[in-house]
Amino acid sequence: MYASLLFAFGALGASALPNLAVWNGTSPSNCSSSSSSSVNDTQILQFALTLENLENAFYMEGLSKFNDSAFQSAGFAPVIRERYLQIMQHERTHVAFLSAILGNWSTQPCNYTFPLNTVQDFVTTSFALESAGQAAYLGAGSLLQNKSLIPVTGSILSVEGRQASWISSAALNATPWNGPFDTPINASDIFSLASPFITTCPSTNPPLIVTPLNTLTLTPANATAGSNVTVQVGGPDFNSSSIPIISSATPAAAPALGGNFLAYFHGLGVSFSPIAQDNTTSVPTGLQGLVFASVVSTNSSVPSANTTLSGLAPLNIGVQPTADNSLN
Ligand SMILES: *[C@@H]1O[C@H](CO)[C@@H](O)[C@H](O)[C@H]1NC(C)=O
Ligand SMILES: *[C@@H]1O[C@H](CO)[C@@H](O)[C@H](O)[C@H]1NC(C)=O
Ligand SMILES: *[C@@H]1O[C@H](CO)[C@@H](O)[C@H](O)[C@H]1NC(C)=O
Ligand SMILES: *[C@@H]1O[C@H](CO)[C@@H](O)[C@H](O)[C@H]1NC(C)=O
Ligand SMILES: *[C@@H]1O[C@H](CO)[C@@H](O)[C@H](O)[C@H]1NC(C)=O
Ligand SMILES: *[C@@H]1O[C@H](CO)[C@@H](O)[C@H](O)[C@H]1NC(C)=O
Ligand SMILES: *[C@@H]1O[C@H](CO)[C@@H](O)[C@H](O)[C@H]1NC(C)=O
Ligand SMILES: *[C@@H]1O[C@H](CO)[C@@H](O)[C@H](O)[C@H]1NC(C)=O
Ligand SMILES: *[C@@H]1O[C@H](CO)[C@@H](O)[C@H](O)[C@H]1NC(C)=O
Ligand SMILES: *[C@@H]1O[C@H](CO)[C@@H](O)[C@H](O)[C@H]1NC(C)=O
Ligand SMILES: *[C@@H]1O[C@H](CO)[C@@H](O)[C@H](O)[C@H]1NC(C)=O
Ligand SMILES: *[C@H]1O[C@@H](CO)[C@H](O)[C@@H](O)[C@@H]1NC(C)=O
Repeated sequence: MYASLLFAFGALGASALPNLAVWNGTSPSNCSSSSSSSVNDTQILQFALTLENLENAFYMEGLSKFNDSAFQSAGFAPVIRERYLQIMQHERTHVAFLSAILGNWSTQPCNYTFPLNTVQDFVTTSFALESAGQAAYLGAGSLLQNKSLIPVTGSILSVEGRQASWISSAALNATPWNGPFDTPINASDIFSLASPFITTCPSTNPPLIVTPLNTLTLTPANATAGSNVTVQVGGPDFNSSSIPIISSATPAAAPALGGNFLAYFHGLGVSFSPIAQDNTTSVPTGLQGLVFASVVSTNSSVPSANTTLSGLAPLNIGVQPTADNSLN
């Protein structure tokens, strides 16, 4: 897979310039010739539609729950909710568009549970969803067999990225971007970020190209280089009897964490930090913006199914406007 290949190169230079080595060490033709995919385009678009259905339901529920006054009472200017209404329209159109391509192979919406106690919950969750959507399209792109679909899914990918950027900068007053590179993430890892919001899906839905992973919680969910984060791993992120999937494999029970590593996927590379016996870890330098992390058993090879012990959790690392943002 493209993502793994890129991470493979990125991991070689673990500290100083891990990500530039990616581009110097390979060429686009090497990447595409080495990707042989076991999933077909229909399954990839069904996974994309699963995420779009979720986003569509999220904006419908959140914006019907919180009106103009609610946004203003929470300290947001009127333009914020107006722009969110436009995002809702985009997601509804993405659903209609992918459903038209898939026809009777379309995946139907599931039932969801969103954390929507406050407008702030809505805003922070919207940022996580858009960031995950963008990373999902980026991760799946190289698996597409029909090259004509690349600009089609790419046009959705860039809009998800712009939405994430607008939410981060205009609504959260934070950085509009992580740095020069965004991060491709595979379907199972993305689904570990989405599955907490999904309760049940129609049993008639086509099986998704994901496997369950152990849930990961990082506390706090924001950090700076050298700060301590507590790592907690729970059971499988979803039950395959509620969500149809291609393989019903369940992950091994939550491991003892001390001695393992937290892997941080950032830019086109990966960094690691050792987890201490008290389940804390010290966040390494070089991370910027919204980074996704998982627990892995080794820092000496690129994370793979063999070494992965959990799904993903987000970690937000603030980027000051004056910070050097030339690498991430
Ligand atoms: C990659 O190539 C650029 C441009 O030739 C060069 O400046 C940079 O040092 C190279 N990076 C690595 C890690 O080799
Ligand atoms: C990429 O392919 C070129 C030839 O097309 C080859 O010379 C080069 O070694 C390959 N690089 C990698 C990293 O496989
Ligand atoms: C894609 O793969 C699924 C699962 O193997 C299969 O049911 C479906 O027929 C395939 N679709 C196409 C268009 O190949
Ligand atoms: C907004 O919603 C609140 C309670 O949910 C309601 O009391 C208020 O009248 C609504 N305001 C407008 C302008 O619709
Ligand atoms: C969709 O319709 C085509 C043509 O009628 C049919 O061959 C195919 O089995 C249908 N697929 C599903 C998932 O119902
Ligand atoms: C590839 O995708 C394009 C755009 O959706 C479509 O028009 C074309 O028929 C597809 N080609 C194949 C071989 O499926
Ligand atoms: C979704 O929830 C409704 C109402 O509780 C229920 O009737 C329906 O069967 C659920 N759908 C799925 C796919 O679980
Ligand atoms: C995390 O965010 C909280 C609330 O904004 C802030 O007080 C705290 O300093 C941040 N922690 C780190 C490590 O950045
Ligand atoms: C982080 O935790 C370790 C123990 O796991 C402790 O030794 C260290 O002082 C802590 N660092 C900070 C910055 O709190
Ligand atoms: C560390 O995590 C493991 C596995 O999740 C758990 O059994 C253990 O109690 C935790 N240790 C501490 C000190 O919290
Ligand atoms: C994972 O483990 C299997 C079975 O031990 C092995 O065949 C495969 O090469 C391993 N994959 C990686 C990426 O290490
Ligand atoms: C994404 O897929 C899951 C399920 O196969 C693996 O467990 C992960 O290791 C993989 N993640 C990466 C970064 O390759």
